[in-house]
Amino acid sequence: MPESLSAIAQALVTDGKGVLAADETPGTLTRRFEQYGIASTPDTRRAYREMLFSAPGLGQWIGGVILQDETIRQTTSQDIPFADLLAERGMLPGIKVDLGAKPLAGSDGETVTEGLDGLRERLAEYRTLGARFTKWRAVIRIDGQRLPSWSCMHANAHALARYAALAQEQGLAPIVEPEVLMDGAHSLAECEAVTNRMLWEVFTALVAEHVLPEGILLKPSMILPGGDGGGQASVEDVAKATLQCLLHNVPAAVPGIAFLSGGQSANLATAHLDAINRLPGIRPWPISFSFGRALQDPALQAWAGKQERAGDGARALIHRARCNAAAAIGAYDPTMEEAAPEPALLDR
Ligand code: 5MM
Repeated sequence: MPESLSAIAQALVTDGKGVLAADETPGTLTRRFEQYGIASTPDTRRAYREMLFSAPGLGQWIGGVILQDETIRQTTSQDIPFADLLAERGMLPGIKVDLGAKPLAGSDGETVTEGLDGLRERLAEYRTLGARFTKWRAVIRIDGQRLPSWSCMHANAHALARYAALAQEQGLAPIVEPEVLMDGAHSLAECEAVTNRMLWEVFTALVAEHVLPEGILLKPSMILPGGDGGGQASVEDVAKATLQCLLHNVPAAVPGIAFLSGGQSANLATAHLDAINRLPGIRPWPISFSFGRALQDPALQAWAGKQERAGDGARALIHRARCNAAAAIGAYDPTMEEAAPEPALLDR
């Protein structure tokens, strides 16, 4: 394996740094914009990403940013390609390369993530556009004893491994993202059981496809009760179940783990990450974040599509990046939230 793959993966998560997932497809970002009455056009999406990526000092807490196809081809208002802007600001540009979760034939409403056809050529092009790492997300849904099916987990794990092998072949470090959805009425224990099975499938497939564990990052979901009546779990219970599941399944050779936030509130995702990192005992990898909504939602709300509020949005993003970077080393203090300035007081 070229040395650079593990160096790239390490750079994303060392010293408390994490990843900003800004790889929403235009359809997803349009839905997020609609919550605040923001029109979604290529230009407003560009302006939003420029506000995020230009936030002063962001590279102190963010090691890399996941882009998607539209954004990696766009430039800032000063005509700088976004990948170059990130690199200049000390953050590695990454790219989502899956083509989305599509209905899995023969299943009961489950999905399999597609995008393997032509992937080698797309990866080569993204590399010329400046990408250094990649991401592929598989989606697993729990529904009582019915779902997930073995075929859904197996098909998604196989696709994740085929993707990771191709990314490594092209010199791009793959982020492997098997998301077990929070949607549903499952308990914490049921989520842990399903995540155990899925991670076992994923690492079995990675070995079968000759993926080198030193050159990937794992982006898992935390172990949480379902959001539709799955009951309550304390921050400490979530932390213990999540760390145990990772210790049981993730090889020590993997350079890092970076959680998705999965629809948790921004503050709760940070509290969970911090609690995981405060648990006693040895763990072989840094445990950090690759949040989308839990980093961006406060920034999107503060920005609200208005150029004159770009400073508010940037400050809100920096605040969450700082809190999560502290949580990634078990040093988050909830009073950091009280210190957050009101939007009206922010630099413009
Ligand atoms: C699970 O979603 C990923 C992490 O985001 P959260 O922390 O908000 O859960 C995220 O990277 C996701 O893959 C992108 O937003 C792309 O989503 P779409 O639906 O546009 O492919």
